[in-house]
Amino acid sequence: GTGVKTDGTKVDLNLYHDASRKEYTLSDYVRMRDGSKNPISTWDARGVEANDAAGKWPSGIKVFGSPVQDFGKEATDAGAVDAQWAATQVYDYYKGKHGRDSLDGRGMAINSLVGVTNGGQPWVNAFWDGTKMVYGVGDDEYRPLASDVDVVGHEMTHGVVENTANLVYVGQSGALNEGIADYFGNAIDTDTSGTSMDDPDSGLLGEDLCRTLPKGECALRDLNDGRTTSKDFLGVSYGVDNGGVHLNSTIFSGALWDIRQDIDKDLADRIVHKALAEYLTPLDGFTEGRNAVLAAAKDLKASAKDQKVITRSFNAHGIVP
Ligand code: ASN
Ligand code: ZN
Repeated sequence: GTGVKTDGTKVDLNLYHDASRKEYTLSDYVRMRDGSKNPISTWDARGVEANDAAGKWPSGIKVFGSPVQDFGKEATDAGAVDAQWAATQVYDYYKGKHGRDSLDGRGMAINSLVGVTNGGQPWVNAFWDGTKMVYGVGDDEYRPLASDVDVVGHEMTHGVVENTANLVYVGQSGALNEGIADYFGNAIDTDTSGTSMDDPDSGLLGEDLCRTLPKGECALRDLNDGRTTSKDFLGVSYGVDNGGVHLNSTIFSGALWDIRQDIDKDLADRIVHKALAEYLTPLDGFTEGRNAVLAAAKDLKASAKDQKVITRSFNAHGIVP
């Protein structure tokens, strides 16, 4: 079947024919090795509130459906087409580039909930709750949160992190977790949209969510935000942003993004994925992050020149041995 994303582009979707509902549903049963059991699906949360979706399965919700194979405006406006399409792109990226079958590497089902609110009010956020992705409806300025591949890639990467290094979501290890989620979110968005790494938009997270503002003005983060060094680290209390997991993430993601701009981007991605899957451990901070990336680079036989780029990038962000 097909659907239309919030930006107006038409995309192909693998659908499931649910005979009992007499509908086609947003479930892709063909992508995964064991897709007969574990599909990629998008659920209609119908305004359920974020707290009721976190860590539980709200009662009465359904996989998004349509009586015809071409999904219409309702699915577009809810962000359902974007969530489903982007989830398949993220799945394909991890499978194709890293040989990783789904978020856990073992073909786990991928579930996205769209249409989530803040007590019935507009909600501009999204999260990974340990088993699924939860996306807000947006508001007057922000499109539904799944409408940008980098946001979807970010949330799904939290699932990859949880199943690999399992970086604790507090302080520096939390900032690493956030930085790696932003790195892969933007990497996947840049690759699927064909944006050049030289385009400053490539480093923005959520730039395509803007309804009226110019691209970038409503972006949630910028990996080139100039908070360049660890001297900028904000030592906030745990009650504030879990000790600054988002506030400090660009110190690390900024270094990773410099690397992706300055060496072959596919090699950069393989290095960061290997560092995450094989070297990083739950309580690591920025320095351990640097060491993990350098160790992975050596394993992957990065040239001496590329290794120099990596050390230079971390040094420039104040991340030193
Ligand atoms: N959008 C945020 C994130 O995924 C939600 C949160 O603070 N956990 O990082
Ligand atoms: Zn996050």
